[in-house]
This record gives sequence, structure tokens and C-alpha cells, in this order.
Amino acid sequence: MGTVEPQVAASSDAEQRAQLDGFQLVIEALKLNGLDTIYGLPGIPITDLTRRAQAAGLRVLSFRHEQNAGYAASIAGFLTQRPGICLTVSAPGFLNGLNALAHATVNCFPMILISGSSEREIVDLQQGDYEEMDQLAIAKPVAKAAFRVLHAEDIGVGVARAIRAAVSGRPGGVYLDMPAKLFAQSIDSSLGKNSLIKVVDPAPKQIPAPEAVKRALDLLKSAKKPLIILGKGAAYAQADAEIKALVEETGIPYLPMSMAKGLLPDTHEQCASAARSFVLPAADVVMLIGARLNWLLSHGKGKTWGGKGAKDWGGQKFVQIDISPQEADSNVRIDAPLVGDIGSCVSSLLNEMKSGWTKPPADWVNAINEKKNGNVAKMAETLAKNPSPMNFHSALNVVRDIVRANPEAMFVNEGANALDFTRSIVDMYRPRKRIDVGTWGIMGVGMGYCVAAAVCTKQQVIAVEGDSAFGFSGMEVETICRYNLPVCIVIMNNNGVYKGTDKDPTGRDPAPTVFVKDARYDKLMEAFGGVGVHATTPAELRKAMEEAIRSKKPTLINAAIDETAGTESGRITSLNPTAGKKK
Ligand code: ADP
Ligand code: TPW
Ligand code: MG
Repeated sequence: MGTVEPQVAASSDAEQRAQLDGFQLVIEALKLNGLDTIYGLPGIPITDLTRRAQAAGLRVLSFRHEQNAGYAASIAGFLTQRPGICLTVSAPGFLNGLNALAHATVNCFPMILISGSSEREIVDLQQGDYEEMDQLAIAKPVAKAAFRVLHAEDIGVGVARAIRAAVSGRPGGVYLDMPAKLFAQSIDSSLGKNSLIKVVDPAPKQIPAPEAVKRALDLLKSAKKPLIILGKGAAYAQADAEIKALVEETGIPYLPMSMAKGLLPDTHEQCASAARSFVLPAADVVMLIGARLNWLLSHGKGKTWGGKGAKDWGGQKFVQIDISPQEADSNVRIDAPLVGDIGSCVSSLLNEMKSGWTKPPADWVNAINEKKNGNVAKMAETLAKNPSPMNFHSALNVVRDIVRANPEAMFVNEGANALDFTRSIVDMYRPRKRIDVGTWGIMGVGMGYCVAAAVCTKQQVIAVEGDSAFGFSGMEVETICRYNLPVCIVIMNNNGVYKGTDKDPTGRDPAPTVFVKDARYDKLMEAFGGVGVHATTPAELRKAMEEAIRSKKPTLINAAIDETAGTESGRITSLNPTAGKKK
């Protein structure tokens, strides 16, 4: 007996050495494709995956709630053009991550949600497994693509397909289902290594057709009042130099959508942001670059665009540059669709322009400048006031200065008034610095975005958060402290959703929109060893922000804002069915 045992042990050792298990194959497949960061939350069946990934040199960022890990992964995708990886446990963890997967798809961010799942045989017979759920079926409607891997030798293909689906064409969220049994499967190591795929050219260039380029340019040339709108697709494309050249060489005024701010500095002489309500109805030809004509642009029609009624066309002609061939005509007629990747499309336009280009008529440019100057002067007056208590404007005047002095800092923003005022007051100076609530106007992206922004860019992060908005992901201040990230959170604390003044007419409870009065969110940060500051004046806010940036310590500044200062739903009051009854 004594002589047999060691022999058995030796042979199984050798066998093990020559084997790769599912855990390792997933890790190797990610590494092979340069995916070196996982945003997730451990538990059955992926705990060992998080451990072994960390041991293998991947960065594994562990969150307090999967939704925040998912948002982090989605924005990592936006910032890096590589799919952000979110890793969750089965059913409830998967569902917590699913919101972020949908968000990624809606916003055209590349992301892969990898979730462990329960035993297929039991799930499919609905026999009641631990965390039983048919996750693949549930993910499909909100994902750009969804795959399940059942055999270790298919992990390479599964990961490769997920990567291609996430980043090629219009980017989006991809679900990858990995049943618990997969991780423990072992296969011959050389077979395993051979099964892995390093994806070649995952997001191939899409060159626009020459006739489409010519059509677009002919239309632009016919314009008397042309306008360019830059969307977050333009920011994502990382074609910054080409876009700058196109804007400057055409001389056409431009409007950046929220996350396209800073693609050119907001202070650029052609930036028409401060004259938005003048240029949209007045423009005759509009070129959309990576921006959809969705609700954020009033669907390209109605009063915003100079139409007589809410749904009437304003008379504009549109050029639309987009990688999705199905985007054109989704709301109004697109006279010149230009399908391709933005880098290639803009380069083609610049090339074609060499045959001759005339800058837009001076009276159009002058009229915009006049409006701009008037509005900027009015805003400067408002910002210079120093009311007590502090309001959004006097607080944001400080944030505006701090961002101007730190143009490389990443800027996260969510809330209603805390979003809308910030977007219009705080100028951005560099591409892909501003990340916010995106296409859905979603609350809860804040702290996940802060973590990913710090991790992906290694820059200082500044977050301006409504007090309600912050609550959706507030527990992740522990995560920010744990990884000691240079994040400075400013909470615009007006005691509630939109404002803090509502009352329950029956007098029983607090109104649905209000929170504990004068709450001290700064104490939350202190609980985990970060710096908490309570600021009641712009001077205190300025001092605290400067110190946060100097020290790079996790900091939360509770900026006490006049609770009467906000408006219902911020700038989108018109979308609120009962808004008419409110003041
Ligand atoms: P915004 O909210 O800023 O207006 P949207 O999210 O509505 O922007 O629009 C982004 C658009 O950009 C989408 O229609 C998407 O297909 C497109 N897009 C994303 N990446 C690229 C790219 N690399 N090249 C061309 N179009 C792109
Ligand atoms: C996931 C609805 C839109 S804005 C907002 C809510 C709850 C909060 C506004 O209050 P906040 O900002 O952040 O304090 P301020 O400055 O106006 O006081 N759930 C989700 N997403 C959205 N958009 C909502 C609810 C909403
Ligand atoms: Mg609020």
C-alpha cells in the first residue's frame, strides 16, 4: 500500500500539470486580448475566478453592488474602446448587473457582463437550483448579443465572440453566460491553449462610400446656416484631431452633446453651446457626428427646431455620420447619411474638401456670436452673485474654476438640477473628460464611473452629484477609499429630488421627493478613512476642492445648497406629465 500511494499521487500531479481548467482558460482568454481589468463582486460560482484573476496579474476591482461594477465596466468601455468586463454571481447578482448591461447597449458602450449561472439541467427543468434562472434568455432583449459557453474548449471562442460583438460596428453590451460546471472542467493544456483566440482587428474600420461623402459635402456646401452637432459617438471614436480639423476647416459652428463636451474646448470660438436655442431652429443644414436624433435632440423636429407644432419639421436638412446603417431616418428624413466609422468618414470629408470649400456666411456666424456674447454676459452676472444660502450657480462657479485649472481631470456628473446646471456652467477642455447620465438620464452611474475613470485614466476625478443621485451608488465610497482613488465628490445637497421643500398634504410622512434635512454625506466618507468636508459657502467649497486635488485623497464635500433652488425635473420639466400643476 505504502509504495502504491506515492505513485498514484505522482501520476495525478503530472496529469494536473498538463491540464487547464475553466477558470484558467477564462483568465488566459481575457489576458490574451488585453482585457486586464475586471469590475465585479465575488460569490458562488465565481469567487475563485476573482482570486485567480488577481493572482494572474489582472486588476480585480471588487464593488459593494453589481450595478456599480457594471456601470464602471460600461464607462471603461467608452473610455478605452475595449469592452469593460463586469463579473457577477448567478441570478440576483446577474440581475443587479443587468441594468448596466442595458445601459451599455443603449449608450453604445462596449461591455461584457460575465455571470456565473446554475446547473443547466436543473434550470431547464425548473427543478429549483441554488440561484436558478435562465439568465441567457433574460439578458438577450437588453444585450447587443448574448452567448453561453458549456465546454471548456469553447471558452476561447466565447470570449472572442463577445469581444467582437461588443466593439465592432455600433458598440454595445454583451452577455456571456458561464455555468458553474464550466469552471471546474479541465482539458489538456495544449488543447486548451490552442483553443484560445486573440481577436484580430476587433473593430474594423468602415470606410464610407465615395458617393455618400460627395453627397454630404454637396449638401453642406448648399447651406447658408450650417451647424455641426457632435455626440458621444464622436467622443468614443477617438478621432479627435480629425474632428478638430473638420470643424476648423469648415468654419461651421458646432454644438457638443453632453459627453462630447471638450472634444474641442467649450471655449472654442465656433462653439455654439451658449446660443443653443438660437442655432437649432435657425440652422438650415445640420451635420450630426455620432449623435442620434433621439429625445435629447427633440427627435429633430418640433419647436426646438423651429417647427410650428410639437411634431412639425423645422425645415432642416441633415447629414448624419454614424456607424450604424439603420440609424438614418429614425426620426426625420436624413438627406445625406454617411455610414462608416467617424475617423474614416471625417477624413474622407476633409480629403474631398481639398477640391474647394467656402466658409459659412459671416451673417450666420455673427448672429450666433452676438447671441452667445449676450448669454455669456448674463450668465457671468448670475455666477458672480454670492447668495446665502449657497445656490447651484454660486457653487458651480467654483467647480468651473477648478475644472479650468485642472483640465485633465475626469468629470462625473449626475442629478437633475445638479446635472443640468453643471452641464451648462462647467466648461470642458479635453476629449472624453465628461461622463454622465447618458441616453437614459439614469441615476446611479456616479460612483461606478468614478472608480473606472480613476482606474482607466489614472487622473484626478471630480464628481458633481445631486444628493438623490449620489444615494443610488453612495456605498461605493468604501470602494473608492479601499483602492485609495483620487476622487473628489461634491454633493449638491438641496435636501431632495429636485428640491427639498415638498410637503405631504396629509401631514403624515415626509414628501416622496424630500430627504432628511441637512444630511451630512461627508460623514459617510469619513467612516472609511476618506476626507469629509461640510461646505456652506463658495469659499469653503473652493478650499476643500483645492485641497482634495492637492492631496489626491478620497474626498466628499457636502455642499449645502438652498433647498428652494431647484426646478422640478431640472431642464426636462416638459416631459413630466404633471408638471403643469407644479411651479
Ligand atoms: P449623444 O447622446 O451624445 O447625442 P448618441 O449616443 O445618441 O450620442 O449617439 C451616438 C452614436 O454614435 C450612435 O448612433 C452610434 O452608432 C454612433 N457611433 C458610436 N461609435 C461610432 C464610431 N466609431 N463611428 C461612427 N459612429 C459611431
Ligand atoms: C434609475 C428619476 C431623475 S433625476 C432624479 C431622479 C430620482 C434625482 C434628482 O435629484 P438630485 O438632483 O440628484 O438630488 P437635484 O439637484 O435636482 O436635486 N431612477 C433612475 N433614474 C432616474 N432618472 C430616476 C429614477 C430621477
Ligand atoms: Mg437634490
